[in-house]
Amino acid sequence: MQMNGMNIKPVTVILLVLLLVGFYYYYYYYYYLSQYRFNVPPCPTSCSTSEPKDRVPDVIPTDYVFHLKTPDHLQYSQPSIVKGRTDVVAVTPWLAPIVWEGTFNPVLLDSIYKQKKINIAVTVFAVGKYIMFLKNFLETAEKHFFVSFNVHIYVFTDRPKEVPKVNMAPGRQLTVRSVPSSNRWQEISARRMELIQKLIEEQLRKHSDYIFCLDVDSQFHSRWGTESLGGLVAVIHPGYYLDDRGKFPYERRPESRAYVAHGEGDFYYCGGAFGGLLQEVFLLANTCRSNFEEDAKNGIEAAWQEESHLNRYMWINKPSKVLSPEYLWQDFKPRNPEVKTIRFSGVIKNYAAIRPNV
Ligand code: UD2
Repeated sequence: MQMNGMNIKPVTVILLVLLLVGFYYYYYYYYYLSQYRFNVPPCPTSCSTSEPKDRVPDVIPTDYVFHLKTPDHLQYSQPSIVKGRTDVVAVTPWLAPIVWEGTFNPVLLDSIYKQKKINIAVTVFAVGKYIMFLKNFLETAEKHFFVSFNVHIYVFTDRPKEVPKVNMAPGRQLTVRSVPSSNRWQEISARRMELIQKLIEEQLRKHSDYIFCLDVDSQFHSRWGTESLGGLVAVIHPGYYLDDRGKFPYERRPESRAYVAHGEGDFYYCGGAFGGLLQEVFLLANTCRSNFEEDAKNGIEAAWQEESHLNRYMWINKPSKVLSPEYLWQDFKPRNPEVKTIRFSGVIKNYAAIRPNV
């Protein structure tokens, strides 16, 4: 074979092709998959020992994301399948759990996830005057959000110098990322998806397992922990869960990519809290961002910005865990009887005083 005057033998070409294919597979399996910590674990040690071949090993790998391994002899109250909460629904029609107080055992769940040594990232945006909410958010997170787990909070702000100093327990840390200011609150709210996507891509994928994206004008009141972990996690909006879906404030214009038709939709989810495994939230953020940008090209802004796109996404891509309105209540609303504990809530705010535009 002649190439640029060089005489290359077919066997050399075949060897080169094989080498390239080898490199590709090495990259795909060992770099691309492992960066998401999503690969099936290797065979446990006992597979290769002298144990009889037909005996199932009790040394079970702990890093496999869906494998729920408890410590032996863990003591906790006996579960029942006939006694439990009867005033709320604790499972969706697609069989995802809906998390309410009284539907889970925190001791059991914490023991399972402690062994996995999980890392949880949090994003919170405090742009313009919203910086005033950050101190309370961070202080209450210290008391109630994944206490005794590894938590890394990423604060996105245009006022890095005003980020308050808050004492954080070992294993917990805060990183500030500068973002530009904006004259439109709608843009600040909506651009979060793009920045979340970039953060996952550029920084998190080798260091975190789960991510939660939360509104800053909020505070924690009681435990928000391992019971909230799942592939794709959505929170039911406290304002609409007793309503017919015809009343949900979905985007109703068919021209928008956030469109949900009348008679469609499961629940109305909050834009102010969502999360899950990194790779799931990456897909969500990427999709919502590109749909938002496509709408913008066509001169459309969805009724509730990224919340509308998130609702459209969750209608098609069902969340694998749904958090009840305990996980995002509103301080101006009296607590409803089925809400036994408020874990996280939006604080009362004067929109006219804090937003850059009305
Ligand atoms: C709802 C949603 C919010 C978002 C919005 C629609 C809940 C509880 N809240 O809240 O997530 O979907 O509707 O756009 O579900 N921000 C700033 N600076 C600003 C304006 C906003 O940092 O000047 C950030 C901040 O993190 C804030 C978030 O954007 O928490 C959402 O803005 P909002 O709280 O004003 O939106 P709101 O109350 O209408």
